[in-house]
Formats: sequence, structure tokens, C-alpha cells
Amino acid sequence: MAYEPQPEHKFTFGLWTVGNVGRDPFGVPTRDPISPVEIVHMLAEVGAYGVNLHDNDLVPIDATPAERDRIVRDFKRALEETGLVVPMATTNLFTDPAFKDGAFTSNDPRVRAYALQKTMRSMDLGVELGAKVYVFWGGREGTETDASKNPLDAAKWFREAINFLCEYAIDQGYDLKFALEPKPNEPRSDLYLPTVGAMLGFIATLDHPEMVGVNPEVAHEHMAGLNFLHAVAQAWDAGKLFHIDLNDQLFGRYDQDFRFGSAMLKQAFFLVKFLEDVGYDGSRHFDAHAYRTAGYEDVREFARGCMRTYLILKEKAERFNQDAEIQALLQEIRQDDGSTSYLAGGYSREKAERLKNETFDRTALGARNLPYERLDQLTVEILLGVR
Ligand code: GLT
Ligand code: MN
Ligand code: MN
Repeated sequence: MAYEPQPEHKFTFGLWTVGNVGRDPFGVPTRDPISPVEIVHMLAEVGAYGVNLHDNDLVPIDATPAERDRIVRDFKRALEETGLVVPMATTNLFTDPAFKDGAFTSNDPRVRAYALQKTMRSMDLGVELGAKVYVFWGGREGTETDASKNPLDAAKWFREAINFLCEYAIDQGYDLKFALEPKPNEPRSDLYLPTVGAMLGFIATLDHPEMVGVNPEVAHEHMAGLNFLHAVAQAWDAGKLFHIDLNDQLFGRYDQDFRFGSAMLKQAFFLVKFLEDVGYDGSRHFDAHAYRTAGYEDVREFARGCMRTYLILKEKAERFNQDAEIQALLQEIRQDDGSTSYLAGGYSREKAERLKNETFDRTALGARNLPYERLDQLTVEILLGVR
């Protein structure tokens, strides 16, 4: 059936997404909590491929070892019954008051050590459940006042933590890649390494950069007023797109985490087109939650909507790629008279000399018509379903 999610689409949701109870800074929950086992069954019912989790989405922070074992056993049984997989896991390093000043960048060395311990245990759990990607969202790695912390110390501590955990993964023989997830602000005033570009720069300073990539989230780049597609393209170009968090978010608002494609449809279209065109084969993870007004029936609609919109946009992308007029326009835009083809293959002294002596007709270059209005209108018409 059209737009039905299939396993090969790799649609995943976090336990914390469809399990979100509708709490916000001004209001108490509007939905009763449902158990991880119930969430797995709900995700299977709507056609998801996988479920991701923080350690404490599954095992409460104060569970005894016996409770942990029982919870994990029940969860694994639900996975077996439904066929859902766990492609990604992560650590909750932001809810407990111990992390109020950050985890790996806390000023308190005992907090930093506790964060490492908690992450190692959580990595063990993730690997036990089959995860191949381990996400680090530095929820509280930041400040309200820069009087409290030197950003160079914070960078050093964060680097030491990721280096330590890379070595731990290697030492344990884990087949695990790390994906760092940037966010500019919220819950703290300023978070360190706020954008995909900042994260990519940081990764190059690590001991094992090959193990570490990024997990860009639509909402987080939008909160910074940035073009998400460009961030994703840069990550892809660097071979660092290890995971992706899909949702939606208007610029200049609080952290909305809306249903994928619900707010900025055109951006969502170009994103899906990019992922499909380049052949990204990782999870399409929806890190979003339903409106606080939703009951669980509407939460199912929310989850179905994320996947359905992705698949509709995928079809629109194919339509764009096959549209004769659009392709003709693109060809016209990229026309090449071959006169500069000698520049291909990089620098040589001869090429530099030749180029320095060229005469360019600036007036003609500036007078060229670029039919981007037509191209954009055709794109809009594809999206509006009249093309
Ligand atoms: C939290 C956050 C997300 C992160 C999750 C992983 S938890 O919901 O808003 O962006 O991806 O820690
Ligand atoms: Mn996220
Ligand atoms: Mn978010």
C-alpha cells in the first residue's frame, strides 16, 4: 500500500517520543505514562522498524540489579514478539539534579566521573539490546553564566570524556559508533558545541575521530536559525552522518519537537530529497512528540504522520527528479561551454598562468538569466500536488 512504512525505510522512534506524557515548564502531564513494553507494541502497531532509548527510559535510575534484569528481559521479549530492533541507544545525563551543571563538563570532578560510569553502563545495556550507534546529546553541557566555567576547561573535559569512552568501546570489543548531537540552547542558556558545524570541528580534535560522527536534529539547527539541509550536507560530505533526528520546529521558538514535516514543509522536502538522493542508509529517527493536547489515539496518528509525511515527500522527490521541465531548467542553469575545463584536476603553475591571463566578459556573466523563480514555483507546485 502507498506510504506504508516498511522495515527498509528504517523508521525509528525513541521510547521518550511516543512515551512523552505532555509535561512542559508550565504544566503537569496530560497523558498517563505507558510502559516501555506497551510503547514497543504501539510502535509495532503503527509500523515502525525500531525503538531507541536512554538508559533510564527503560531502567529507572534507582532500580536494583534484579529489577534491571527483569525489566530488560520483559523488554527483549516485547522486541522478539514484535520484531522491532534497537539501532541506537543513549544516556540520560540531564534529568537527575546531579547533572544540574552538566555531566562531562560539570565543574565537579565527581560528577564527571559519575557521568562516565553511567555512560559505560548504559553502553553495555545498549550493546546488549543490539545498538550500533550511541548518541551523545549534551543536554546540560553549558552555562547560564560564563562566570561559572572556562569554556576551554569544558572543551577539555568533554574531549577527555569522549576519548575515554571510545577507548572503553574498543576495549570491550563493541561494534559501536558515536554520534554527537548539537543543540544551541535549552534547557540551559547556552550549550557548548551548539551546531553541527561546531561538532564537526570538535570531532577532528579527538583521539579516535573515525569512531565519532554527528546526530543532527532538525529542531536544533532551526532553533539557531540555520539551514538544516546545509548542516546535514556538510556532515554527509565529511562522512559523519551517523544518525539523524527528524522532527520540526519554527525558527525563533522554544524547543518544539513537532511531528516531522508539520511546520516547515519545504525544508522537510529538500531534506528527504537529499537523504534519498545520496543514499543515506542509517535510521530515520523521529525525535519528536505529539502535541500536549493529544491522547494516545492521537499519539498514534502523530507517529503514523511522521512516517507517512516522510514517504510522501520521498515520492515528491522522485517526481522532482523525473520532472522534464525541472530537469531542463537545471541543465540550463548548469550549462558549461567547456571554456574553463582546463581547470579540472586541480592546481598547476601553467593553469594559474593561463587563468590569470583570461579575459572574462563580466557584463555577459552578470546579464545571464537564472530562472530560479520558475524552478522554485515548480517545486512548490509539486509539493501542493498539482504537478
Ligand atoms: C531529548 C532531546 C533530544 C535528544 C534525546 C537524546 S533526548 O529529548 O530533546 O534532542 O536527541 O538524548
Ligand atoms: Mn534529538
Ligand atoms: Mn529537540
